Amino acid sequence: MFAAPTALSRRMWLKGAGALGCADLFPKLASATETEIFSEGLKDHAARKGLIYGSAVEGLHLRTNLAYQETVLRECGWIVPTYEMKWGVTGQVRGNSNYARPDFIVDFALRHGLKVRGHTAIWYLNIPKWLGEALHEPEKPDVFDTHIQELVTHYHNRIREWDVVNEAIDFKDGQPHGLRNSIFLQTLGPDYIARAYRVAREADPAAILVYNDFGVEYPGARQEARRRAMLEIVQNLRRENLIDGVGLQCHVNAGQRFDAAVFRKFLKELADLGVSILISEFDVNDTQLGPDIETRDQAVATYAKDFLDVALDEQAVRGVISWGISDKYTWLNEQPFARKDGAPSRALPFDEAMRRKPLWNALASAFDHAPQRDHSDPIIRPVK
Ligand code: 9MR
Repeated sequence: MFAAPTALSRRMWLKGAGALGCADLFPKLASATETEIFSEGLKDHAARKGLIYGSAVEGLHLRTNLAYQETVLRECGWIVPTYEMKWGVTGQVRGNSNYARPDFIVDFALRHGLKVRGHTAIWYLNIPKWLGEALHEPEKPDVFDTHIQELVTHYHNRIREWDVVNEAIDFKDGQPHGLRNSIFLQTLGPDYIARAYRVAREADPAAILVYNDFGVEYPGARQEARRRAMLEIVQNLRRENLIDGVGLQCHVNAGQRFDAAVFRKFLKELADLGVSILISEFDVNDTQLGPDIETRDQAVATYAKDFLDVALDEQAVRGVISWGISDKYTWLNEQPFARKDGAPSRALPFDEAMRRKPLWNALASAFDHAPQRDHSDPIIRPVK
């Protein structure tokens, strides 16, 4: 394994390797073209407009796949641990949290001048085995508060922004306000949401606190109900000054009808509540498209461009984080989400060999055509 090169030495190192004709020393780079290696990344296209671009990453791939690492460093201003920071990973042993895995990603980011989103303190999935029982214990141990307090404090001065609660809405569960019947709702009641933000706020008053959820981009009654539920959550948190931003995951589907007017209206409603908005887990599901790769890539790109043009048109939108950067590593190849024909998903801006795809162009072009932001810090919007 090569040591991770610094930003400056990386260029010289790559150049030197090519000049010496020893490309086979770096087999994983052989697929990327010179243009890809030396031209601007998506983060640069975004930054010109005061926007951000980044990706979810996995520590294992950063450690073992140099081409992946290079792509992340060239393209991303921000990274997000895909799963390493979740409670189920850090909290396997009760009372003895282990941050080694997320620390690796955070250290990597800071060494290379990238920013990190904290994802996520409270989610109904990927939780420790002992948690269900613990939350039901009669003496009501404060495992919930302690977890958030400890996590946010551990990353104090290193992580400026947190998805405090993730995916609290699910109308299927039949609970008031469309809340998901998670272990947290069952044991702590609906106030668990505000409680989580109170603890996070106290742990790091300077941190940007975000509510993150999916399924709010499309027309129709189901998503409309989710939009209302999300606005209610944000509004309640806003009243206590506990929230600064929302993350709209935007796992969009190229087979689904997008209604720009509906999405625009929702973005405006969120913006009017005074929160910033991030497209926080962008990818394009291609399961409903035919197998031909060229046609599929083009359709994915066109769909993404139409969607992102609308999203970035709203001033409150700070930018885009994609849920992965290369088709080599995407949750959309996991069951039951994968294509029925068994062909790998092509949901992300780089292919399996880390070559740019038409989706990369769509993202670059959406950034290029986005209106300039009127605030200098892409994180903080002035509160109305
Ligand atoms: O993509 C992530 C997958 O690799 C993990 O196994 C899973 C459980 O930790 O989480 C996935 O990420 C999810 C994210 O945290 C929240 N929104 C939906 C994402 C895709 O399922």
